[in-house]
Amino acid sequence: MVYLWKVWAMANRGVPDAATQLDIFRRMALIKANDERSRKVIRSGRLVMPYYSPRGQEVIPSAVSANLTDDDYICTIYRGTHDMLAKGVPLKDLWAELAGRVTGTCKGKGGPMHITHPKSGVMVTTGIVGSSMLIANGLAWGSQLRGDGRVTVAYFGDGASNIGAFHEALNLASVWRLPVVFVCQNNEWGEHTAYEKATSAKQIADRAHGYSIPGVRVDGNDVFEMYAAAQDAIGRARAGEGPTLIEAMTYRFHGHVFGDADAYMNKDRKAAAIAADPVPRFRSYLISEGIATEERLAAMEADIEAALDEAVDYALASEFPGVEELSRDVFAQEIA
Ligand SMILES: Cc1ncc(C[n+]2csc(CCOP(=O)(O)OP(=O)(O)O)c2C)c(N)n1
Repeated sequence: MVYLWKVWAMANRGVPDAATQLDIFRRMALIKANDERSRKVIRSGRLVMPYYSPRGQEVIPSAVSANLTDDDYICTIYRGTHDMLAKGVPLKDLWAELAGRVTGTCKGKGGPMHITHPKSGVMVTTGIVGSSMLIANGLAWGSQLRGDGRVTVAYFGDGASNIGAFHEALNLASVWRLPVVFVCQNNEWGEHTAYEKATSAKQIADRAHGYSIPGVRVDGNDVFEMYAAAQDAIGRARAGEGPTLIEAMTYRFHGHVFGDADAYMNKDRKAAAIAADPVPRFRSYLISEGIATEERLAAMEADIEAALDEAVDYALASEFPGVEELSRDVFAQEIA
């Protein structure tokens, strides 16, 4: 019996079971709905904030997070609301921080560019391109020294792989065999510059070989490919086998930042990417495979909308931090 189970497990390695597929879809649906709500709220004038849409990139953190525990860490970037939501940052705390309110994840002192929520493992959001990997190394080193079994995931874009910090981070993570996974979300754009105009490597994944670590390029819009790659890399990190670089291919549906007219983006390429939208595609798959009914998914989406209503109202009704908060939480308390 045990033998048969082992054979089954080996054959199905990297394949999420039905409950996990549903869980991945829930995360993707939340990210999509949150993105649509963010743009709607900004357009309405109720909230003014810089907003970098992750629309089109939903699969990547959803499939990665399905392989992480609540205690594992992520480091992300300004475009990373999808990474945070997939990791489990509470909607109300997130929205309050976006709105700069005292009820936010950083008491309103971080704002949209610097969401941090250690309880859900969201350890940093950074606007400095390339810095998420170095911070991830520090967290992973801490885990290694403590032996706490945590894995840290560093998310970043393709443009960041041209920054010196990327190379330094891969090098040291390899030398120290850190429990870290580098997830490059290659959305074909770095601000307004196309990938091939600024990147020498045909594949960013190839850069891993220069640092003697595994590097894989996967279709980041394919739930199954992404899940399997993440499971492998996270498993290696947790087993003490060191870091992996995953280059997840995807596409950014919108301009770099809200308000960007995105005239520089090839219209046909963009239309093709939107036509292959991974969220409705995976939704249809779940129904056609009998994993969920239309009613069940619709109810899930209605719950997400209700939670968003509540989160936005909560955030906008919350107070701004007082002046006395300015110098608080700047330095860590010394431990006696
Ligand atoms: C060190 C640094 N250099 C330049 C910038 C300006 N900048 C902000 S976003 C961005 C593009 C980054 O592209 P990519 O890493 O591919 O991430 P994406 O925005 O596509 O998710 C640049 C150059 C910055 N914030 N930090």
